[in-house]
Amino acid sequence: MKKINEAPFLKSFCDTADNMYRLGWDERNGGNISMLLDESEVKDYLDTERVIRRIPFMGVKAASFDASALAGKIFLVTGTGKYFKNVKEDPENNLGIVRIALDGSCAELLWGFKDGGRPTSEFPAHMMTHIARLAADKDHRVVMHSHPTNLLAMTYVHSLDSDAFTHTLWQMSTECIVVFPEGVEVLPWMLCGTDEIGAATAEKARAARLVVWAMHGIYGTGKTLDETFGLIETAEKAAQIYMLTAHLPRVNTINDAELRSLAEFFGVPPRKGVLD
Ligand code: 2HA
Ligand code: ZN
Repeated sequence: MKKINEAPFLKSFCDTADNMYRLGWDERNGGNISMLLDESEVKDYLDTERVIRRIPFMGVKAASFDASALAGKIFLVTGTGKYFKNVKEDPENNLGIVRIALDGSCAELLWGFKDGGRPTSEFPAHMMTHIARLAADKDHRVVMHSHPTNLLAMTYVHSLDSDAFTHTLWQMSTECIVVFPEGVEVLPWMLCGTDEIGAATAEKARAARLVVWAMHGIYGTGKTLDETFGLIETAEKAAQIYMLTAHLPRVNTINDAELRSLAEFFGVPPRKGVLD
């Protein structure tokens, strides 16, 4: 067996968590990431026949959460109560590799959570979002939740209408409409850690890779850690420009005709109902 600490998927996962912490997106135990792994990717690093323990899903009612669409799938995931600050230093306590049981009833621990830990409290929201995104894109792999400062601030002072929120972000930086042409979906404040917010997030994630949780944070999804991180990073930068300028008279902007020309030039269909 190769050393798992040297596995490229683990290294890039740790680096990503570390970057998110350094950017101030994941204070204390804030934020969580889960990434689908191929069996072929992990089999050189661990014995997938050996289940360390079985972990029931938290915060969900069995009747409204069915993980069977993900049965047998393997995820690398951050632990509940764990700090992003510590992930890179000590992956084996702060992260786990779990496989969804064949009957969809629990997660089978294959590696990590060494001190008795378990997957993030948002695991149901992650699993439901993985199911929704896999239906939209077979190459989807990553769900990332964090608390980026300016996006969070923006949800206190801006309309939570998804089209209006998208329009403002697109106007704040030229690259936005190209990076997330499908826009962002915004959820009102909801109790986190529940299957209700999981189902609402997954429903929104059908239409967009970014789902804002008002007064809480954001969910980003993508094919790779870099793509997902980059999506959140781009939206957060736009929110920062908004927060730096929202209280000042707006003298210039990117108008709708210009946004449309960007979408046409880069060949991306813009979210319907946002531009004139
Ligand atoms: O995992 O961010 O939403 C801590 C959180 C919960
Ligand atoms: Zn959170």
